[in-house]
This record gives sequence, structure tokens and C-alpha cells, in this order.
Amino acid sequence: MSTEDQIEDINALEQKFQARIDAEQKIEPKDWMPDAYRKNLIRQISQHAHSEVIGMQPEGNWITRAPSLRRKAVLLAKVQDEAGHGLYLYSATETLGISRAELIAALQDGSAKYASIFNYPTQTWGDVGAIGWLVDGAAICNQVSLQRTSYGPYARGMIRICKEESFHQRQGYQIMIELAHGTPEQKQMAQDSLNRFYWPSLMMFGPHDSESAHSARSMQWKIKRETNDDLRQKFIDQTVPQIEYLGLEHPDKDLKWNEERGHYDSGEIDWEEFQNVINGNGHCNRQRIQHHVKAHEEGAWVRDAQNAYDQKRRARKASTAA
Ligand code: FAQ
Repeated sequence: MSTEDQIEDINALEQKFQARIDAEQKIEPKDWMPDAYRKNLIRQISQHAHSEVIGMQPEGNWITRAPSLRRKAVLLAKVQDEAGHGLYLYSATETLGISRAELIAALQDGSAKYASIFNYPTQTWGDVGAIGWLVDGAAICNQVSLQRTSYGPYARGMIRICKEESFHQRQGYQIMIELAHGTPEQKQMAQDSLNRFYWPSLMMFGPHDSESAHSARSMQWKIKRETNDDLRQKFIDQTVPQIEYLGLEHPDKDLKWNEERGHYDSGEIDWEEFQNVINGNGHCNRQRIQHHVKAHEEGAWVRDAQNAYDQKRRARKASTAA
């Protein structure tokens, strides 16, 4: 086949692929897909997986210090759920032809990112409430729309994950309700956590659409179903009455209802801070990766045992088949 024929062939395949996407058909692992679609998915889903796993650290830091046995059990369950989300998402990424070991190596050498929010420290119990409420709240906003993403394994993973995230958000908001309606010191703790986690939560949605490198392609392929700015706006709007109910002050002093748009206008995010954090210079970036490397090394014996067991099982199967 000549090079021209090959190009024509690829063009035809790409058109057919886009037609399937436009018709809302899911793309499955064994289907033909453009290489750029595969690579973009590996990038996004694996970074999502890394976020879930690294995201265990800030809250995990409070498991031994939770204020009651009940709170401890709830937080433990939530943090374990995040590990599960990471596993679903790593499995979904592996269906695209990349190994878990390669994905982990990319996280540890810094070539793959994870959500910026997890590089902020959790200084008080109020931060655990703010994370559940705001961080899981922002994650749900985004993930509800990803339930309709075009790649089948990712979409199915998202449906399951969203159910669990809703519980996470409620447990965080409940902590905030108790603090905000508690003693003046507790209320102050809730306000302080809201002040520190509000802006970083808005950054979770990524840069403005005009600055977003991947959005146009991802929207065309329906990997993303809503843009960074549209999702951020949804989150801003839904958070206002929640802050009012808590009786706390809104951290955005420029926030104003815009009758014409039917949305809140808000102050500008500190994009310099965002760039610093995603480029590895946030408060906790180094600590988060060091901790991951240590835990991964300490878990080597589990992977070795699993591999040895698999080898034995395969050998046994081969000898009974012979
Ligand atoms: N942090 O062109 P775009 C959770 C990077 S799950 C770090 O707009 P895209 C649950 C971006 O990767 C939270 N990096 O990118 C939980 C790209 O860099 P690259 C995670 C960011 O992909 C709760 C560059 O900037 N959720 O929290 C961030 O089209 C509590 C240009 O950006 C997901 O991952 C950021 N915030 O849109 C767990 C959802 N924003 O890759 C534990 C799935 C942007 O070229 C405890 N992901 N970047 O090197 C997405 O929806 C998208 O990937 C976006 C970014 C919206 C995050």
C-alpha cells in the first residue's frame, strides 16, 4: 500500500471514529482509536488516578487525631474509598496499553501531574471538613460530567466513583456544620479552613478555557463534556448558599450575583500560585512524592508475593493441561 493510500485509510478511520463519538457511542478498549486520543486519555485518567492516591495523604494525616471514634471510622472509610478510586482508574488506564509500573514511574519522576489541591497541608480538623465539602464537592462537579465521557471503562468507573464521592462530600459538610455552629473557637476554625481551601478548590478545574492546552481536543472527542470554566462556575454557584447556611463569610470579596448571566461573578484566581504548585513548588509537593516512594518501596514484597503466586498458578495449570 502506498503512503498516500495509508493516509487516506487513516483519514477514513478517523472520520468513522468521530462519527461514533458524535453519535454518543462509547469507545471500548479493543476499538480502533487515533493515537492522540489514546495518549490524551492515558494522560488524563492516570493523572486522575494519581490524584486519588496522593489525595489520601492530607486526610490520612488526621486519622489518628480524629476527635472521636465515630469520626475516625468515617474518615478511615473515606480514605480507603479514595484508594479504591485510584485502583479503578489505574485499571481503566491499563486498558489503553500501558502498565501500572510505567504509570507509577511517571508519577514518581514528576512527568505526570496530580491535582494541585493535594499539595496544601491539613493544619486543623477543620481542614478535613473543608476537604470533604469543597475538594470532594469540586471533584463531584467534574466527575458527574465525566460519567458521559466517550471512553467506556472511564465512564463506567466514574458512575461508581460518583456514588461514593457524594458520601464524602456529606461527611465533610457535616464536620463544617458542627464546627460552624459550635463554640466561637470552632467557628473560627471552620472560617479559617474555608479561607485556605476555597481558592485552591477553584484551581482544581484547571486554567481558564482560553489557556487550556487540551480542552478543545478533549471536547471534540467528548473525553471532557464541559469546559473548565463552565464546571468552575457551577461549583462557585452551588457553594454560595452552602457558605450562607454555615453562617460563614465568603472568602471572595468580589463575589457578586449577575442577573443577566444568571450566575455569580467572582474575583480572579491567583494563577501564579497555581502554576507554582503544578510545577512542583507547592507547600507539600516534595513530601507527597517522597511518601509515595517510601510506601511503594515498602509494598514491594506484596507485589513480589503476587507475582510468585501467579507464576506458580500458571505452572500448575500448564502441567495439568499437559
Ligand atoms: N492540578 O489543558 P488543561 C479528587 C494541568 S479527584 C494539577 O486544562 P485538562 C477526589 C493539566 O494536567 C481530583 N494539574 O488540562 C479526591 C495539564 O498538564 P499536562 C482530580 C492541573 O486535562 C478528593 C495542564 O495543566 N480530578 O479530588 C490542574 O484538559 C479528596 C493544562 O490544563 C481529575 O483529575 C490541577 N488542578 O483539564 C481524592 C478529574 N488543572 O497534563 C482524595 C479528571 C490542570 O499537559 C481526597 N481530569 N492541570 O502536563 C480532568 O477533568 C482534567 O484533566 C482537568 C484539567 C479539568 C483537571
